[in-house]
Amino acid sequence: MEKLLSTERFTDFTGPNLSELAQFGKVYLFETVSSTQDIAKKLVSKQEPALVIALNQTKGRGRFLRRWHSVQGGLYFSYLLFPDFSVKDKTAQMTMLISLAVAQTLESLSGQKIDLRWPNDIMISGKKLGGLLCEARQNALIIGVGINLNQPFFPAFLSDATSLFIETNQNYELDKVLRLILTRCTNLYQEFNTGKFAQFLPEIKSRHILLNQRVRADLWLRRIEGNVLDLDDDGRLLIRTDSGRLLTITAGKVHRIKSV
Ligand code: BT5
Repeated sequence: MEKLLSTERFTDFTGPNLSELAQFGKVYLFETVSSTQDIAKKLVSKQEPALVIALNQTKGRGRFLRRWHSVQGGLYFSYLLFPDFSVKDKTAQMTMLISLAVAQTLESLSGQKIDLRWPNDIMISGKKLGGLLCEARQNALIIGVGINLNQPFFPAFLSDATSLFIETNQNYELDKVLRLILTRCTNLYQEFNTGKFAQFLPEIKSRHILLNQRVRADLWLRRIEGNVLDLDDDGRLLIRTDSGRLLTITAGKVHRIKSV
């Protein structure tokens, strides 16, 4: 049963940071939910910005219905927004914009370089620190973010995962990190609304670990191998395949592979 927590019981989200979160939307705090993303989806009909946060998720999910391991210590939230633009057209760009905001925030908090891996991974030292899942529903954008902050270890099947605690030997306050991320998201989002996505590309590219790398991409019904040439102005990945074709990829699973 999903239980909405009172702020007194929600020890990781108290005091000034919590009240400041209210500026971003109506706040829903849970100890354990199936998925913050699914709760946020149910709130679309209310047509008001909302922030759904949980300490644990039993069915946290990533893209292609993959699971997101969501034990206590991580930050899990879904931000429900109602942008003026057509949400379906800009979901990919918003994913990158929010990834950039997360990377900038975690970098200034930890002092460690934070990278991005197309299209939705937050990386540190070659390992996965977090992931984003942006979904469009009617006129709403549901931005799901999972960040490994204080977990001391991960199960063996997640050999690619790490947390900020593992990397820096420090603990992080979930509510403070969330407030800082949302403040930065709001700033970038305002710039995005008044400008062009391309203005963010130089910084996004500078953090991108797939650029100029050899990759294998699992696309709809086929697999290709090739070299990543660039990100285009809409944030799509340009790959020169081994057969010499130039492909523009909007979605898919892309892995770096070693050159032969
Ligand atoms: C993602 O998917 O990386 C997006 C994850 C989004 C999670 C947030 S949490 C709040 C909101 N509510 C939800 O239910 N979801 C969002 P994808 O690119 O498909 O990556 C999934 C893969 O990452 C899995 O198949 C695992 O290999 C790996 N993985 C799972 N849990 C992980 C973790 N905690 N840390 C690092 N890697 C993980």
